[in-house]
Amino acid sequence: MRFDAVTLFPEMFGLVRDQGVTGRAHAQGIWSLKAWNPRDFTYDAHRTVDDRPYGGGPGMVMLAAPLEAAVDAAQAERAAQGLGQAPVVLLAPTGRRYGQREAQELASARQGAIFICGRYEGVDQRFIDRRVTQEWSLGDFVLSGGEIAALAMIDAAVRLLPGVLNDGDSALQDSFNSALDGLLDSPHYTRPEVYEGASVPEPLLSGHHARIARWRREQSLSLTAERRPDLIEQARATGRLTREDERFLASLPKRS
Ligand code: 9WO
Repeated sequence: MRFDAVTLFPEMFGLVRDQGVTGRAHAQGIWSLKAWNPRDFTYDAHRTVDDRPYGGGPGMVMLAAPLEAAVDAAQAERAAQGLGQAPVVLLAPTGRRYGQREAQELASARQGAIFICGRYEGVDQRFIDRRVTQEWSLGDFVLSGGEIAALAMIDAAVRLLPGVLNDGDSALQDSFNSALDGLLDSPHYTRPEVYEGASVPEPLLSGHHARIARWRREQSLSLTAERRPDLIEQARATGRLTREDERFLASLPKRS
């Protein structure tokens, strides 16, 4: 899987490329990332990448030409490696909401993606019209640049690639993944058995697989009912709650 990022801050991508499980997978060649600096595609003495907005107003706007040249260089390198053209993704609050489903789609997209990380007040619309094929958002907030959004999206996708998580099937057990039927994950405990007077819940110490599984399921159900009742509705509507689940949910105190 290959990703490209067009960014004025290429060093930021070391965070996901070099650290943790995503870093290990990168070192193993499971995925790659190349950052392209639009400043390297400028041809004036000051290597200008931005200018003042037409119509006035605060801040600066990223020039179309260096962004377009960087995207074209990334696509050309892909073509030279026998890869097809990749989707060109702009990170912006106006985009389609990126969630676990989109992370899975990205992880199984054969061509990976080219992420456009804007800075300043935004990027010239003509670049978006000419090159961007998708806009994605992480939520309703404004960042100082698209990089951190791209890093989050890449991290969420890379950990789903085959061979990245080699500890059995922990991606399958995440909140939002299918083994939990779209419910939130249950709490986790490790040693010591008593920490500052607080014990590990007894079922986890029982050694009874079925009791442990039932306790975890009930924790998932009550946590999800409290924090994300919408996910309970979704699980119910898609037939992922058993009669035992429904009996447990009915036994919970009414929400305040
Ligand atoms: C921002 C914007 C806001 C309204 C309408 C169009 C827009 N385009 C952009 C844009 O391209 N912004 C660039 C990236 C430059 C300014 C900082 N940027 C940014 C991306 N801020 N916040 C995000 C972002 C990305 C994904 N999820 C949440 C926020």
